[in-house]
Amino acid sequence: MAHQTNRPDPQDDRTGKGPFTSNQGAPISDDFNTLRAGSRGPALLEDFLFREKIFHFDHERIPERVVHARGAGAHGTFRLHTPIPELTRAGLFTDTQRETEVFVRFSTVVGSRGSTDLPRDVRGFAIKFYTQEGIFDLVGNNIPVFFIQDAINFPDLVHSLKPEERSEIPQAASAHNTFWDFASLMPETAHMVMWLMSDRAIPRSYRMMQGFGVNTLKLVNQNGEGTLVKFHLKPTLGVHSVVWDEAQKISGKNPDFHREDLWDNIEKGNFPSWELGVQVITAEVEEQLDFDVLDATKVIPEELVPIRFIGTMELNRNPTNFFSETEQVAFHPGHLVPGIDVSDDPLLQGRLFSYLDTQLSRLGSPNFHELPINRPKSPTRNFRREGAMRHDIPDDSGNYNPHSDPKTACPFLSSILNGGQGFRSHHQEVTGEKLRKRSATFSDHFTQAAIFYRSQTAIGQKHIQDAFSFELGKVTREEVRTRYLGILSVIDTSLAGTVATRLGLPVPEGLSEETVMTARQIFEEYPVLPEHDQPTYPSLTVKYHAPSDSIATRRIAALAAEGFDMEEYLGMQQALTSLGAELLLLGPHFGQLRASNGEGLNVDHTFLTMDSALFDSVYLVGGPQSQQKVTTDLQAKAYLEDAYKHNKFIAIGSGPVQQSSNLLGNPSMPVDEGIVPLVSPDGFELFAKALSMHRYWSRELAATQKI
Ligand code: HDE
Repeated sequence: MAHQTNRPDPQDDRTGKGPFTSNQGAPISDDFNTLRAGSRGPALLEDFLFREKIFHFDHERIPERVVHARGAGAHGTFRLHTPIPELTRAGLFTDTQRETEVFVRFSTVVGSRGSTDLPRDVRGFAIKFYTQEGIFDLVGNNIPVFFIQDAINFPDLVHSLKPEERSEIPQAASAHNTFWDFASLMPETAHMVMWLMSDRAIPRSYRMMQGFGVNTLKLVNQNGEGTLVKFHLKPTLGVHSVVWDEAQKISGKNPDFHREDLWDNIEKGNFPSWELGVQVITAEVEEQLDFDVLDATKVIPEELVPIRFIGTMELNRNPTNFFSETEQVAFHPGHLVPGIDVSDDPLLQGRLFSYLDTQLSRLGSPNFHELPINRPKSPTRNFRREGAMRHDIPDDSGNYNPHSDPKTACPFLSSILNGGQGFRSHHQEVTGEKLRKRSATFSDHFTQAAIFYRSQTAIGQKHIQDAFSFELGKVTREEVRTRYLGILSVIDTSLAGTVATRLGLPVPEGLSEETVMTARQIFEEYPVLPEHDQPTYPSLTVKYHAPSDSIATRRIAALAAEGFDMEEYLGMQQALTSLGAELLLLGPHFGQLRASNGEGLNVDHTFLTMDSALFDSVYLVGGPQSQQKVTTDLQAKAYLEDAYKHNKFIAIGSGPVQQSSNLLGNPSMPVDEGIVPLVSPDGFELFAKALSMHRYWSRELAATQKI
């Protein structure tokens, strides 16, 4: 018995939050031992505490989202600076005195909940605005167009993108037979596939992505007048991407790269922000555009309709609990407030059914709106009653509308008396036959795909060529590769030629018979426009949205070993941190690293625990002894080789490496302007300036020309 008296008492609560309890609130004195018949005997069925614990554990999982399963979220605020009462009566967009709380969830689309952050994929960008008039969800993506035009094709698109049915391979990747089979048979996907093959699909950070509402929405003003709009979000840090080889490495070295980046920066007070704006599509504008604004496979370039920026969104608080908030948050394009309405976009119309429906499978109850993350900040009063897991306890007797119970005024009647400020659908005349038919105005699938490709910079085009060659290279069915080359041949013959050469196939003459046959099931007439002169729009490139004047929050790896140049290192640290960047010291071991002057510094990471791909740039710290050790350590050397390959700027501190005309003596890595020798007095500033350009793309272009 004596040893038992020495046990700590679980009731001895030092947290100040109360004792450890069961789900029923009863204090528990032992959470380590099952109730047994004798200390070596069998467990007893009566152990209700054991059963409660295991029962709850057995049911911890809820179904993951059927798409956008993997994500990360954050809380923040939206502040309006330029009201637009002429367009909408939504208080959110008219009252500059308000600060509206938001919760944002970023996501990948294809991978399952535990997959990597860095596949080639579209990113979800969903915002919940907790306005004074209820919840408005803007459920968008980081790419302004979508794969398909009609929601009825969504299950087929998603089946083709997800891992293949028999083997459940590959995870979180479009580079496989079924996706390219679908895409090659559905030419309406051509424009979006072009964006998917571009650098937009491998962002550097959630904080560095544009957001787009994609579907055309409608704003409705006080007079009931409706105007079509597209929503946009532009990141303050600019748009930046990683390169494909880097993305693949990040997926292995740190699959939580984007999550962690968002989390850590919010913790450090580097609050990411975006400017929110609208493109206003008046009837005159609509008339001038040569595509249909209800077709979600089309983008309206900013050059044609400029964005009117109206407010700033900032993310400034991490979730308290991932499951309760990020996992249980329920978005729905039908969560609208007075002054914001939908358009007739057939993709959006289908989404209006799907998002509510999916909450029932995921969250298990029509009362999902009562979960703290989904609960409006404004009061709710209606007669939706009961259902699984109801939290609300209505205390009035009127559960029908209208009612005349004198104790509880009927909210419906009182709101009418108050002048009818509630949501009213925009009055719109609708006529037409009941039919299954797509408008002929949706039938041009290639013009915007061609415009997108031709608008890209040389490096942007090269990355698209590489991406097609990689993805189609993973397709094992040759007829699928050929069929897709047929689509590329219509978009751009030089692109088709480059990819075909890499695949070792001839360029087909136009679309395959099967592709045309599918299109003909949708359109009576299918005009395949031949290659012709098109305008180009810089706003479709990443470069246009990447201001080159800031290195805030960039992470630089300083590679050092015993004998490094302390003075130089500290100078670099001072130069970079004063501009908001972060310099981390990497060495061969944890603990102190001794400098040539005898002083020591603690390393932040070892060469082993990190990787070049996890940094924006690499700095080989000065000091002959240190440089000699770093450049002969295979693990450390790989940082420099990868940084070179990924077009990163590299700083070389004082020492023998500065003298060489090839990096690491390797003739395939000639020293170029992306390699910055730290020569005083302005070496640090030159390096910081170089970093603000993000990458030294000329290196990759020069290497290509040599091939
Ligand atoms: Fe979604 N989509 N979607 N989608 N979507 C879902 O809803 C759907 C589409 C988007 O972080 C699901 O709660 C259909 C376009 C985001 O929780 C589901 C169609 C755009 C998110 C669904 C589309 C999106 C979703 C799965 C074709 C860009 C994640 C889980 C008509 C504007 C939101 C869920 C979050 C999630 C259906 C097309 C964006 C099944 C039927 C276009 C950002 O309801």
